[in-house]
Amino acid sequence: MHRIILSISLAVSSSTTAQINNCPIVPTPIRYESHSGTHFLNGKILLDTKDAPEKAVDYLRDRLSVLYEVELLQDDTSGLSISLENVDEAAGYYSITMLPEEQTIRYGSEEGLFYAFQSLTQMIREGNHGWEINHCLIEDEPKFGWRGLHLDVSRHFFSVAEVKRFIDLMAMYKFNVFHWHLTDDQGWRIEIRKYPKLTEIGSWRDSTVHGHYSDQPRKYDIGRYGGFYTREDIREIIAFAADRNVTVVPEIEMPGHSRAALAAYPELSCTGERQPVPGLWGIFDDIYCSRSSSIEFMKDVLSEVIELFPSEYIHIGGDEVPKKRWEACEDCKKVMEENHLENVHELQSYFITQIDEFLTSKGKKLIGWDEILEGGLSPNAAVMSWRGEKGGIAAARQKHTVVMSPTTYCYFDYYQSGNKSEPLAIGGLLPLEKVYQFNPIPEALTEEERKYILGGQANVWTEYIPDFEHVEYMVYPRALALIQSLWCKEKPHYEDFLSNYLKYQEDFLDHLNVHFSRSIHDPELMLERAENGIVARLKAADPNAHFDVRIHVNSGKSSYVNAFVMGTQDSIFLERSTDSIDKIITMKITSDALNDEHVHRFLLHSDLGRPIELITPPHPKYNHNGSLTLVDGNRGAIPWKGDEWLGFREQEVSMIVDMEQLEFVDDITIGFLDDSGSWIYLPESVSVKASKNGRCWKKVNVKPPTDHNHFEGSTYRAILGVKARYLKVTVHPMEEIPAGMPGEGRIPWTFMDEIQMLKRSE
Ligand code: TNX
Repeated sequence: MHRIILSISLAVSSSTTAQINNCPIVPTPIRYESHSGTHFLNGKILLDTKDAPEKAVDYLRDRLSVLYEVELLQDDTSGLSISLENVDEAAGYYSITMLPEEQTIRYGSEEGLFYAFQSLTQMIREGNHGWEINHCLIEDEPKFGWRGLHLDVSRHFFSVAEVKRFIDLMAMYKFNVFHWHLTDDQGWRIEIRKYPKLTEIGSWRDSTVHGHYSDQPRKYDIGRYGGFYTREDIREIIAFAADRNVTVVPEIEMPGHSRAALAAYPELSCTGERQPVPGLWGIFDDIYCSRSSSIEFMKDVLSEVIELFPSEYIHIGGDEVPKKRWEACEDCKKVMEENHLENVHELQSYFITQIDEFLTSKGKKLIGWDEILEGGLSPNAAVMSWRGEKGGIAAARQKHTVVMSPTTYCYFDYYQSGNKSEPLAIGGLLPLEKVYQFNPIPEALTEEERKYILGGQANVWTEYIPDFEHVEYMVYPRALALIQSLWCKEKPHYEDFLSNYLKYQEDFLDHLNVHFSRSIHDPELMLERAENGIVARLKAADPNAHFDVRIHVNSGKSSYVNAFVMGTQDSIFLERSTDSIDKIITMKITSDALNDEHVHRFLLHSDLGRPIELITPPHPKYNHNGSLTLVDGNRGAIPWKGDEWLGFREQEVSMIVDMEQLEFVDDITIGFLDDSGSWIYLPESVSVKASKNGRCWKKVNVKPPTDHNHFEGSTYRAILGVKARYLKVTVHPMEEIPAGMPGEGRIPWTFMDEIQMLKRSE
């Protein structure tokens, strides 16, 4: 019988690092000094508004009344009375002096005053005598000028009221750029007078894919879906945002992600083929043709966009552009010839340069996704770096301005926890703590180059976000972790941020009726290697939380249950099997505070916790627990969340498995993920070398278990028949994704999971 040892440690945890002075405000101000004593509001605040900007004061008046039923008055004889003082400081600067002897807000400009009002709003707490403000001193100003949130209104449409709510909430946390993704394949969302069919036809689709893109067979929800914003709607939203110190940057996608426009005007494509607005997500081959009439169309559209949007930047997309149609198009070939362009990448650069010149002539600046670097960056273009930091680094080195938005930290369409109860998402895992680690300044840049980084933003792609409650769920609280990186000159430790968040901000979000995610309260199972197996611990936002755990052990013929209470200081040892009988552990975690039961399954196989040296590092996005992921007894599941798989995007993936003693290895199995929709493919082959000492290696002849195939489903298996202590396993992915498959021409992703060896004693 194999043991599960529950070892309860009695050590009391030492107190964590100091709190940021119990600061209720997010983002954390540069200086927050807490003083004893409190001002009681008694339903009113007196504000000396004589010379104050009216808009900001109106905003505060409305906010205090809606949130706290507190009146903002100009004269009264009693109560908290705040003076305002315009000082000679940077535009975003403010300070708040809230002491018994003095209550003053000082501000650099209207912008700074607006930030002061946001901080003031967050400082109001409910005490025994109603709303109150604690005595304190605050001084503050923002680090970056671009603190953005993006919203995709094409894949799913959100009403004017919902877009305003999105902007309203972001402004409360001092974000200042709303990147409005207005056009994409699945819907055109902005009225353009010159081209009415863009909204008559392009704003509507007849079906929407149901469930995940990768589900097979695919199912569709049939029904007309769509909507668009009129010019009036757009003006209303821009004005609403301006009142909140938020700039609205519109995005009009080109030359790819354009199927909705092509459904309305097929003559803008290379083939002219009439096709509907798609109800499926992904990347489509049909894009705007590069002939001059398509470029003229883009300029017409942009002229109307410029008329509406006062923003300095206009986003022109530029991402994910398959060149298949251009390669086969006579008109495109002619454009290439006439302009001496070597290849289709230069043709893309030519396309973007035309648009860049046009926008520049209108006094606007072009910004595009990092693909606009391919084929040469247009002279005035700014780059939004989403595929990691590389694009941002390259652009800054070319002295172009950059906004950082790497998927690894900034994609709020990814899962925020590994909980089974998370609503369906596109894939990937981006927990709060990971967002908090974001630094918009790439380490690789010099002091001089760093000046080109304007800031950062998170993107909210909505393929899997069908309604606005769900938007709020995906954005909050992650937006609070993000703004710390964009606002704070020196952000506090994550633990301090988290404890303040739990103490103040959850109540505040509740008070704002935000449908935010509470997934950080759920226990996360942390796994570590131990001798002969692994150790599991629970991690939760509240270090004092306790959970009810039931472990069900199923071991061949016998099965039993073990139930106990487990805190975050306790650990469970899971021992690896020493024979070939499969032992399966099912661990169910519950508590009064949790809505869901969390279920984890482990196969205690004979390689559980084995040391593995990863020679090829996994991609940082899909490297949740290093090489332990490959031997943690936890099989990767679908839909994948990124925590159960190791992801690589390399031409070769190598690692050394250490069996800790000489063994006869009969065969090896390796789990892979096959999800072409996400450009994750099974490898072409696997090669193995064996060594007795880790120095001399011998190539092993890997034989398929059946006559022809190593794969059974997506599990690879090879007969080895070798005596060794170390195995060097090298995975060879396809060189590139073949034509006709999603992501064609690119390096495929390789996702790996459990590795197991079948061993035989001599
Ligand atoms: C890539 S990020 C896209 C979008 C998708 C998103 C999903 C970018 C510039 N393009 O079209 O919605 O991934 O995460």
